[in-house]
Amino acid sequence: MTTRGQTQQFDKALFKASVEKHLVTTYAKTPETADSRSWYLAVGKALAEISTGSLLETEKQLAEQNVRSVNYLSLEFLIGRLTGNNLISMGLYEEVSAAVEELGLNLTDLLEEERDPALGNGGLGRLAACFMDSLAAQEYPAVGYGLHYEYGLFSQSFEGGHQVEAPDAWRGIEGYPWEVVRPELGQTVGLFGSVETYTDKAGTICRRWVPAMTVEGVAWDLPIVGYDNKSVYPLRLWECRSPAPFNLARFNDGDYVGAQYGQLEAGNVTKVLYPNDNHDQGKTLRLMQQYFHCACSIADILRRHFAAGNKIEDLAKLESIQLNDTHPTIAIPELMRILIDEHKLGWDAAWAISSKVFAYTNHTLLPEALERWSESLIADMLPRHMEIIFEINHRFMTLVEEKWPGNNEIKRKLSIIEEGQQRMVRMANLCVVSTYAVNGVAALHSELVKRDLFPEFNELFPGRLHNVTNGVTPRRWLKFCNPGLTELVNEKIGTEWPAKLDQLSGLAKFAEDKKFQKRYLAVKKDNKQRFADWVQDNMGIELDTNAIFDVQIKRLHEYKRQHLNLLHILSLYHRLLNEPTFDMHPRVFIFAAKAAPGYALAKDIIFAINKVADKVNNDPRLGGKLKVVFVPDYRVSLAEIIIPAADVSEQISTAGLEASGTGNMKLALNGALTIGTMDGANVEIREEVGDENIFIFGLLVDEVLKQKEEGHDPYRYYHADSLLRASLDLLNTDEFTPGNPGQLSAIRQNLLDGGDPYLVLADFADYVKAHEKIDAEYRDQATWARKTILNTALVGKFSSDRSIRDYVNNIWKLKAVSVK
Ligand code: 73E
Repeated sequence: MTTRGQTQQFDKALFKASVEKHLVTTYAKTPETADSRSWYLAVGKALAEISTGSLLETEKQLAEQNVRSVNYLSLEFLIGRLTGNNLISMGLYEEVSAAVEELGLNLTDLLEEERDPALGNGGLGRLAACFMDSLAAQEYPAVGYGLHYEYGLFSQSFEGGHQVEAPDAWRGIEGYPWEVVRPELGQTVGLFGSVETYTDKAGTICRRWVPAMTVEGVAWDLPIVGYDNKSVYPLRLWECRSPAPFNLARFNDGDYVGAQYGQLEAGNVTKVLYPNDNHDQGKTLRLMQQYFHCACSIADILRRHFAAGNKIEDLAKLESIQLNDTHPTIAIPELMRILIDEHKLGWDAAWAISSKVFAYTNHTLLPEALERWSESLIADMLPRHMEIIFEINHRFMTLVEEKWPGNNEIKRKLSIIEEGQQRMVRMANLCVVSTYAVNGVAALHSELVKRDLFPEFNELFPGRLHNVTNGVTPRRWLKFCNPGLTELVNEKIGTEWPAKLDQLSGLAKFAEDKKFQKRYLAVKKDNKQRFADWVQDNMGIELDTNAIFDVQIKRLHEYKRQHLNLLHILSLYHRLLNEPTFDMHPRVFIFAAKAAPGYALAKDIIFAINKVADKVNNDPRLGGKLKVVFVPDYRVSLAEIIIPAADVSEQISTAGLEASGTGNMKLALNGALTIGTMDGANVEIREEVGDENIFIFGLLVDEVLKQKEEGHDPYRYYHADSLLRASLDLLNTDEFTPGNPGQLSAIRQNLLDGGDPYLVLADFADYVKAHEKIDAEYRDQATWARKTILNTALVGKFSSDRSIRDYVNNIWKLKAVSVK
């Protein structure tokens, strides 16, 4: 393979020497004493040596050219393992494979030694990782800013079917080979304290923050290697350390810091990732994480700006700062504070800069996920920032008064400050008011943002609200994870598609080609076998690869409706045992999902699926037609083996609630047919692949809203539909929990007496029908082959390269810079 990248410089002998050197000097092992993990670490370090060199070179060239760049601020980057992916981007996969073979090693085995850096919860964090990959691949200058959590997302195991969480020390004892510490980039961050007024030399009365304490930010860089080019961008992760010596006396001083903070140590700030997806817990330490992240990142952006010889007035010309949801919103008052208090700009001059620097992405409409912080908490931890937020709101309210004179209801609705028992700061409102662009993450979601979430803002700020449909990187999510399909695609349309995913449409003309269909299905079968082997080895469950592999992998949340999937499984169980004429093609239902540790019903659903799995997998009456597998510890590296093996992709959220979804894109790209509601990016997937190649069911957004308005009555469905009734009632028996009836009734209870908040019962019948259609169509293998090929061929739109180009053209206005 020819590449413009690092390939030309690769010297096998030198590389082997470097690996052996790291084995000895970095990891204190000899080739005789080294185990597989030490070898992986040494290989990782030898590769990181190459990429760190390129990172510094990229940094230098971009600074010299003083080009506009984007700063992607996110509390989460769910990057997954880096070694295999970076090898592909560097164009060194085959070369390194051969080199390690000469050392008596197998590259595939070594790659399995890497623990996933799980610095994110789910879609939002994984999107940030795909975006960094696409920025580097297309050489749009960028820095990713995140947190260096000591513990990533908890690892999950099952005990008696229940989820058990364990801490995830992702770096291991030896440290992560790809990261490099940058001591010269350290920052000091203030917290708590007070604001004082003083008169400066020019006689102007000024305000300034006097923090009660400070903590230190240490920068760790992970290399984001550009695919097939020489650019390497930093993913800069901040670690919080207490300054030495830690000023405990002052810290404990009740005058400065309330007693509730007495137990806090600065080292705690980046200790652990909050394990909530689409849910805001409002914890003090979380706000501290957010501010620490923003303070370090803003300071670093300004450092780069000045180091390149620029003036503060040119900040908006050279830097854009993208806020990944509201989690980094406090960056806005932080920049305003620095511009006003430190650079002595007036409010209008500061606002003119700040409001042209920031842009904000909204990822969710779920009310429980929209961040609100109590005014008193912010005022306590960040008193100057609270003053600035009040001033932003005051000026904004003047604007609202001009537009809607005397309309206090609109004012109450739009205000950044929510009045009530305790005043709250609405972070999304702060974002919309203070940024130059706001975007949703799929066409439907962006419409709902305009129509339902921010209609008045849309009137006040015409043109500010955008759509950028999400995407996924085809490097990791096809080329790396599915080598079999990659080879087949290469043979048909050449090797440029990983950088130009639209080219996949060239496969469409083979959709009817019998020989191609056979080969495509053979690749799928091999991938199913690879996954079946994994399940056999790790879970002791035997799977038949002739069965339909039906996959739902995503965080566990009621709105994602894993319990709808469960009810369908129960209905099949019921029919197989009670309807003599019922027949179905063998099906394996595959789940993987973590539940937030405090989310009781989500954990009940995991327990129920595990219990049903125990029973159906061992029930001879079912004749092997029904299997259920709940794969523990869902993570990026597991997705990489499940996705290529999937026949059916479950995207069954209540319409209007899944902003986009990105697993839906990965699964379709790898040839799974979607069964889904008209929600999020499903709508656009349908548009691309055509209605015949997707299984759509369920209520539409406006039907959902109408039904909720009119009062959804779950019992109406229960009484009218005997299959639904039988399925639900199974949850009240001891069929799956012998001797313990009632262990699964919480789910039934929630659906029937809890009002069924996500309209599971309303969509059940249509869902069952869609599954019957899948069953029939799978049996006709030629038909199925055509549909699955067309899915791969027609989803080129969902490359994150396209998403990034949308951001670049409509929001960031960057120019690509080719590093020499
Ligand atoms: O639909 C997904 C979307 O594909 C959405 O639920 C998810 O973001 C993905 C990427 O755009 C998301 N995660 C969060 N909000 N939306 C979230 C909220 C709070 C904490 C952590 C994550």
